[in-house]
Amino acid sequence: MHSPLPASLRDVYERALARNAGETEFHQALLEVLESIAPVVEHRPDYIESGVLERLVEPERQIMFRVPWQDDSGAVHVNRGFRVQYNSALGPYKGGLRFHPSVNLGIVKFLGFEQIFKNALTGQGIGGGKGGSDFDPHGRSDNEVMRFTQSFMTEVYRHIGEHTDVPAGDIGVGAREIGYLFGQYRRLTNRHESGVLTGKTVLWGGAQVRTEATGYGAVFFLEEMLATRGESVAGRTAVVSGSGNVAVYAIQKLQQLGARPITASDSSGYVVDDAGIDLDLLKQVKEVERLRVSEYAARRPGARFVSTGSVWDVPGDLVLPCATQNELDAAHASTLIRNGAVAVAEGANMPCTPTAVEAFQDAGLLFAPGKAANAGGVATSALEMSQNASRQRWDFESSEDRLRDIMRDIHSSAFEAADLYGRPGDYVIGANAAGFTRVADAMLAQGLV
Ligand code: NDP
Ligand code: 2IT
Repeated sequence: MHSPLPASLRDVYERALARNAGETEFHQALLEVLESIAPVVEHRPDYIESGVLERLVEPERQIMFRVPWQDDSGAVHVNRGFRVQYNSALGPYKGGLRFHPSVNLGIVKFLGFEQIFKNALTGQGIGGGKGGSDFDPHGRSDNEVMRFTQSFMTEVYRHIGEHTDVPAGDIGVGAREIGYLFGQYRRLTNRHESGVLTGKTVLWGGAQVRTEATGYGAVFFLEEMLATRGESVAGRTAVVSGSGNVAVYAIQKLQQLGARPITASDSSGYVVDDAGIDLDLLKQVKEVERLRVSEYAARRPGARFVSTGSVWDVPGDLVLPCATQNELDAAHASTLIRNGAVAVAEGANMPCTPTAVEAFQDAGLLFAPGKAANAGGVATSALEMSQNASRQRWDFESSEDRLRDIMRDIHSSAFEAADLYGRPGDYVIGANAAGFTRVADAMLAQGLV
């Protein structure tokens, strides 16, 4: 159970609510962080006196712009573009771009705010930011996606740079979109500035393992949590949502470590494959042909597609929500608990509602919040920036070793901070407290800016 916010934090929260009316996802992310850091500020009144919190909740810069583009029939469309440059105390703004019809300022701010603490946890010297657009790539041709993406970059290029702000992918933005974005940046600036974007193709400056990093990292984190109880993922059944970048590579690493992931989903429904997901087929359907997940079931004997209910109705030991925010609520959590789940790792950003998180923790499950469990993606982006800056290329094995070490470090930071603040095993408090203190100390040292 959460205790009420102390007065100093409640003031910060209420002022932020009034100032950012209607931005419900941002309010949710903010409350979780403020609740988690209550025990920290109790020992550090200077964080309040110096206005660190007031400053942290207000983005350093918010950019909103028009993105006009033409579809294949010549019709004109106007989307809205965003880049929220949240906090650069620890390094250049860093965070993905999301192309999805649900994107609005509140969503970008929730993601950017989370990103500050996640990036701090990686220990890699990256600040926090996020961006995107309400553009819907579903059903659009490659040429339409290219024209939209070029129009998006035509505004955003003046705000980014390897020492300023380094975007990457997120929902709806993968290798194809990063390629078009980079091409347009290069054309506009006449600079092959590799470090301006991450998630690039390996051929022209991308890092090995970046594609796999978020999903792999989430499973590494899960292994670390289970190890604290003398357990592992091997031999366990896993329920995974999503079928995009994070889900696919979480499934791959689960399989490599001897677990049996049996589900995948998208916004049309989910598939259950009791024999274990056929990863080659899933990649063919989702990555190559860009079809709905139902096509997987159509091509795979023994698998079934379900368009009603929820993927969380499927029993499993390990739970990996890898699709989107608030996709797993308290009712789903109680079903999963009743069905014997032992551990949850958030591959997506804020996929579990606050009451779902509370239910998992109260029932004694291991619970890894996204800002710790999915930090492997952005951490590997920071490795890509290092390689770009030094013109080096690391091989796959050593890159994966680095990722595994980083996830171990993040796990121990969160685990130790939870102990320090009197909540052993609470990775939500641990991750927020550990991330927050790093950012707050950097802000204090750099004066009132
Ligand atoms: P992708 O676009 O590759 O895949 C997203 C998946 O989630 C798709 O299967 C999509 O289905 C599903 N999905 C998206 N929105 C919804 C929705 N509203 N309802 C139901 N299903 C939905 O994105 P990623 O895999 O990159 O991102 C997944 C999550 O992981 C996001 O929360 C993202 O912020 C987070 N994340 C991503 C990182 C990365 O490196 N890519 C790093 C850290 C976190 P459909 O196609 O039908 O929309
Ligand atoms: O939410 C995230 O951490 C990402 N989408 C990845 C960000 C990045 O800069 O690699």
